Amino acid sequence: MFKKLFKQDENIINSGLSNELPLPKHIAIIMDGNGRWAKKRFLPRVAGHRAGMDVVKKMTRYANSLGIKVLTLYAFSTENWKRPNDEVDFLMKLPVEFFDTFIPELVEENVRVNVMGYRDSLPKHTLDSVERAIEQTKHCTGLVLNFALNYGGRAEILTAMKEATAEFIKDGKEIDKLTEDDIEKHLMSYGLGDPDLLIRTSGEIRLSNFMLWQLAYSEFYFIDVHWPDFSEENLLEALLEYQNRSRRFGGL
Ligand code: V0D
Repeated sequence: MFKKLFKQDENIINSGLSNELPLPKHIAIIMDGNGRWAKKRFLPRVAGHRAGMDVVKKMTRYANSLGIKVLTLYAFSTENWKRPNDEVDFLMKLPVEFFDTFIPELVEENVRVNVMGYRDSLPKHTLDSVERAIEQTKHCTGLVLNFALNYGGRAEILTAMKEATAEFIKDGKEIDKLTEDDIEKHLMSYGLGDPDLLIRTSGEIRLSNFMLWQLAYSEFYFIDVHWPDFSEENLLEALLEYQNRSRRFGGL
């Protein structure tokens, strides 16, 4: 008589979200404002990055509990190498710390780690942790926790174009026959689907070279809260707004 509710449906209803309206399958977040958060507290910038990592853990748990399929987080852009050396060094240790403190829980919670970005220029200790995280969670079938690490959107499109055309030339196909699908197959996010919702924290209202191709049809949500202060309530607010937009859109 009563339909059995899955834990995720229960969590959705308890949080005030509609279980009739769609939720985003794929959420992408530009985690901005760690440095500013630290500055406000007279702390070194790296304290903001570390506090930001705890929020990554919190949001991973929350997104997974709601049955979100993919959570993509912009952790390090190709531009971030221009920051002071000691800050870059600190950032590159975060995946190690993340791995050491969080992988058992991720495995337990069935979360699969994925990384998109240019891995070759990462320091060895960073790359090792990243690869171990991917390896140890590769059997997981719940949330995909996708880190954009040393990632740039234009570079990604350029690489995809080169690979797609090289393949066409090798197969003797006419370049004129290239389709969007041919390029998409070579994007680093291939198989994850496009983000339905993009969130950027800390008040900046731009894309900063993030997932340029994949965000073509996404809903954008900007919130003036520094990433270390971003909470479950803030994410819930974004999801309620997403459902509101989809209701208005559906009503047309
Ligand atoms: C700092 C706030 C997790 C934004 C979050 C190297 C900036 C904390 C990772 C991570 C960073 C990446 C890959 C992986 C496991 C963990 C991370 C960086 C920065 C840049 F496989 N947080 N995090 N990576 N921050």
